[in-house]
Amino acid sequence: MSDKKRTLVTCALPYANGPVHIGHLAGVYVPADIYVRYLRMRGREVLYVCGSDEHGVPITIKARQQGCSPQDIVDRYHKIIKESFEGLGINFDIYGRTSSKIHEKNASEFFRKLYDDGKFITRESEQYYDPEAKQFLADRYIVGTCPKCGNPGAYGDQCEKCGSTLSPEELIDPHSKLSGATPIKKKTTHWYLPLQDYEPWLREWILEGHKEWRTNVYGQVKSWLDGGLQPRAVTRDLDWGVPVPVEGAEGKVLYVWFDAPIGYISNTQELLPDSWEKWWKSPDTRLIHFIGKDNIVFHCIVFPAMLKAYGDGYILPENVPANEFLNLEGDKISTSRGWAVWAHEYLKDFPGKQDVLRYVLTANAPQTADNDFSWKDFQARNNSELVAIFGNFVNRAVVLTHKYFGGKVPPCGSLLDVDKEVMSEIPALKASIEKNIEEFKFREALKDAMGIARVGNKYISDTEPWKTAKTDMERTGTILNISLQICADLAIAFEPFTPFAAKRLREMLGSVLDWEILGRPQILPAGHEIGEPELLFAKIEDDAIDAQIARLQTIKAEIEARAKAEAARQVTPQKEECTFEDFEKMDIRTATVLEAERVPKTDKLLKLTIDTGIDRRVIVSGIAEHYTPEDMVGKQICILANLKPRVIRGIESHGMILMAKQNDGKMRFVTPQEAVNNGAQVG
Ligand code: B3M
Ligand code: ZN
Repeated sequence: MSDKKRTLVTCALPYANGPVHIGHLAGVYVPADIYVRYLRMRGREVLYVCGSDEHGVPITIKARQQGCSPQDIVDRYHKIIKESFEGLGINFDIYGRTSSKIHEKNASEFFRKLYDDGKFITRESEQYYDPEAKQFLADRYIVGTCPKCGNPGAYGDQCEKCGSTLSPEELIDPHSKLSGATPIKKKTTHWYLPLQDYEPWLREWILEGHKEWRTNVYGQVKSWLDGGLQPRAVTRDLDWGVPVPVEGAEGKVLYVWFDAPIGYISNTQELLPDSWEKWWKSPDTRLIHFIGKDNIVFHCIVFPAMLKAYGDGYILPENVPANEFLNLEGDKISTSRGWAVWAHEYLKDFPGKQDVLRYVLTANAPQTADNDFSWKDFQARNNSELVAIFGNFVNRAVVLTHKYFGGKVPPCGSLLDVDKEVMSEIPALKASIEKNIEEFKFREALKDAMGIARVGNKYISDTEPWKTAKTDMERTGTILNISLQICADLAIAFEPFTPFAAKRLREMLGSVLDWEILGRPQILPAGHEIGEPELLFAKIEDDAIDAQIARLQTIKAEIEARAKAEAARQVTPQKEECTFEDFEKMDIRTATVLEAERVPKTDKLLKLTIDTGIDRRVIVSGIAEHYTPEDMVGKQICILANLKPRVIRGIESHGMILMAKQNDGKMRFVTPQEAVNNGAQVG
């Protein structure tokens, strides 16, 4: 373990635009909590800091959607999020908020110092602007169709359906979320931190100095650095945030990613107004940032560059154990689409089962790659691991001790090989838990802890004290003595992972929480009285799981309905009025494709020979991106038969195929629902 004196653990500040969900928990808060609990058990001085991130565009969007102020939104979600963490046993030393006075002052002063020290540059740029709402538009405020997957509700910065990073330029049919107007570009001036100036220093600090960081983190940093850093805007045209504290910046606020990390410092200050500096400016402090992978660049490049620019002895993170993403039943979790399992709802639906969620999210932690949460897996892990192994073992040991020894720890007699073997396995597992947690490998550490329960469960099954009790009480006592020691080990080893069950187990055994004694012989002395047996974990029945799955199905249906409505909203407006006579002029008929071939040296054109019922003719059609020649042969289609012939690529084309163009740009030919004779007139 590091020999530095103290550890400052920060967790990404969740946006107060929605409740926290299992993706947040698995990626950031559960691993951080394991780490903090572990360090505290090892007697380390730790400060555990988090809070709500209450600025940024998503909050203003939510407020607009709900017809209330951004402050109403953050007040509501700050409370929900704070209570969810408490409910799950994630007890920060402080859970602050970035709308606090102290933070506003801090962030403002931080900016001002960099400004005064000449650390910023200004730049004029063209930004999207809503001419109807008369406002600059953040990328999030621009929606349109995703060019990659056709999702009609993609944002100007990202498509939440396929996960692509986008820019507003790439969207098909972009429109403003505020008014629906098509955005125009308008000039504006902003302050930028010239990140490129910090590149050599960042290379040295991270690429040379922190090769031990997780490969996903190190790799992302490297690719940002190799790609060449650019000046980054630290201000925005927005009316929600910390006002830019310089003249000529009316209507501008600090960019949320400039103020939010300063929030870590503000929250520390709020808790420890007199001694916060030792946590942020002492070389004796190690700083660890727990975050999700989408926050890597901000915590490894932008915030460190800000601190470096500021000077004044701020320390830099010693490690940034960022996780990948957790999916839900195979789909990307999304707050805005509502595809999530929310922490506060979980706590309501599964009272007293905080540990189960903590356990499952750790066992499935998306540490090195994205991972999936499914309700069936949740049930299986509870029933066949927590209940069948951990709970079952403890229950057998405690019940049998009551049955045969009146609830007193029996003395340990002479040891057989099987006893010595099991006793030697625990210290090895303990060492492995330590190593894994210290290397931020929480999933592996949990496996080790569970390994202790497996060892115990197997031991008691193999030695069968209920059988030896018929003939040899001394042997039975030895087996139960050893089993109870393992129970006490579990009550220590599981404290970081399932703190509620670990505490109940300690109360049941009358044992203490002290990491150092884990694995030592006779931590519960003979004659020590234990409490009544109590089930640590209960089976989760199918109906509870089915209810959750049904809830998700409803959400999925709602998401799809919204997508359809959004797609419908985006259909091309109706054309100008035409007369019946205009329509009558068009001779639309059914026809069948007889032959089809690509027009050489073109990507888009097919040459089709068709039977129109009146004749055989050739039509050249621009559908090769949508259909292959094989697709077309034999298909019945509709054509405009009396279109004036045109020569296309040297081929005379006699008519036009009727096609429907979807919102995603895909074309589909129009075909009668049932086969009709060729030449049937459509009208
Ligand atoms: N609120 C982003 C997020 O939840 C952000 C973290 C800020 S940490 C300083 O992804
Ligand atoms: Zn997409």
